[in-house]
Amino acid sequence: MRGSLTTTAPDEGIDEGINDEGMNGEEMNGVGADGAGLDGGRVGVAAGAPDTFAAVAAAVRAGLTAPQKTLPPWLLYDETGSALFEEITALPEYYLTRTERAILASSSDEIVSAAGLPLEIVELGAGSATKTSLLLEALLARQPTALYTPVDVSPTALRLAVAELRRLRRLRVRPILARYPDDLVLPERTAERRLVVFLGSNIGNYEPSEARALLAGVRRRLEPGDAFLLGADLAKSPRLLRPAYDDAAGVTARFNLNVLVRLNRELGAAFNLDRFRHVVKWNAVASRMELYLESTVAQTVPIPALNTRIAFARGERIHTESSYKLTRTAQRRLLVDAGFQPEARWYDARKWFGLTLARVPARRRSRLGAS
Ligand code: AVI
Repeated sequence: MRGSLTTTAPDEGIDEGINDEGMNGEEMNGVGADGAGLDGGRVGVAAGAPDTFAAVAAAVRAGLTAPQKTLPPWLLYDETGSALFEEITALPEYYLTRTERAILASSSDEIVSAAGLPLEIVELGAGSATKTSLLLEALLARQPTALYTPVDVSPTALRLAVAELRRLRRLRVRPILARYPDDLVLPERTAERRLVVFLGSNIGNYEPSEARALLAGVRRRLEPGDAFLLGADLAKSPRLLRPAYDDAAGVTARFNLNVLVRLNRELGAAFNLDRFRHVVKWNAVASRMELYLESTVAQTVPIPALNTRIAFARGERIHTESSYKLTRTAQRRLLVDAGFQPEARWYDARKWFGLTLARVPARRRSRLGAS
C-alpha cells in the first residue's frame, strides 16, 4: 500500500543521479513535480501524479456520507503518514517487515536463480527499496550488471530508493513515477526476463476484487516466462495480529489519526483529535485486521471545502484501512486467478510471512493455430 497509493506533497522531483561515474545512474531519470517532466526524455515513462485536491475531496465526501463511514487507505500516506509508517516497520510488535527482510536475507540467491537469469527487476510500490537491495545484491553476484526499475507514486520514496542503491555500482536504476498498474508503461526490456516484485504485504491493503484486478494488470504487462514475486503476510492468530496494529507506543494510533490532520489541512476540516480514538478489530469472516477511528463523543465536524458538516454519534467509527491476512491456499488462488503459475515459496521458520514466486505461463496455442 505504501507504494501504490502513497501521496506526497508535490516536490522538486527526482533530479539526482546515482553516481557521477560508472554504471549506476546511467538510466536515471528526473521526474518533475507533476510526475511528467523527464530529464532529457531519456526514460520514457512517468505517468502518476500526487493525489489532487479534487480526488481527496471526492473520496472524503463519498466516504464520510456513506452509512458506514470510510476513508480510503491511500489518504493515510501523506508525508507524515509515510514517515509514521516507516516508524511502524521498526516497532517490536510489527513483525511483518523484519520477517520479510529475514526471508530475503536468507533466500535472495535462491529467489533470483529460480526466477531465471539474466534478469531485470521491476518493483511496484518500491518505497525506499531497503529490502529489495538484498535481491539486487544477490542478482549482481550472479550477473555482471542489472537494471532495477522502482515504481512508486511518491517522488520522495523514489529518491530514497535511489539513495539506498547508490552503493551498488553495477546497478542501473530507472525509477518510474506512476500509479500502478493503471498508469504503468514498462520501458523496453534489457534482459531476457523480467521479475516484478510486490513486497511488504501491500497486497493485503486491497479489497479482494481490487487485488485480483491489480495482479491481472501486472500479468498483462508481462511476457511468457517472466516472473512475479509476491510478499504477503499469512493468516495467523489475532493474538499476534492485534498488537502489530495497536502497538504499545501508540505509533499506529498516530498514523491512523493523522488522516484527520490531513483533512483539517487540505479541506479546512475541524476534526478534534482528542475526540477520536484508534480502534482495531479482527474480522475473522473476512480474515482481515480492520483499523477504525472512533468518535468518543456525539459531535458534528464542519468540512468547509466540501461545504458540509458530518455528524458522528458517540462510538461511531470511520473505517480507515483493512489488512487482509490470506492463507497459503488463498494466496495461491489469487495468483492463479490473475493468470500466474505459482512455482516456489519461501517462509520464515514460524511461517508467519511468505514470498511466492509465480510465472507467466507460455501462451497456449489456439487449436486453429496448432499444426
Ligand atoms: C502497508 N501495509 C502493508 C501495512 C499493513 O500492515 O497492512 C499498513 C499498516 N497499517 C497499519 N500498520 C501497518
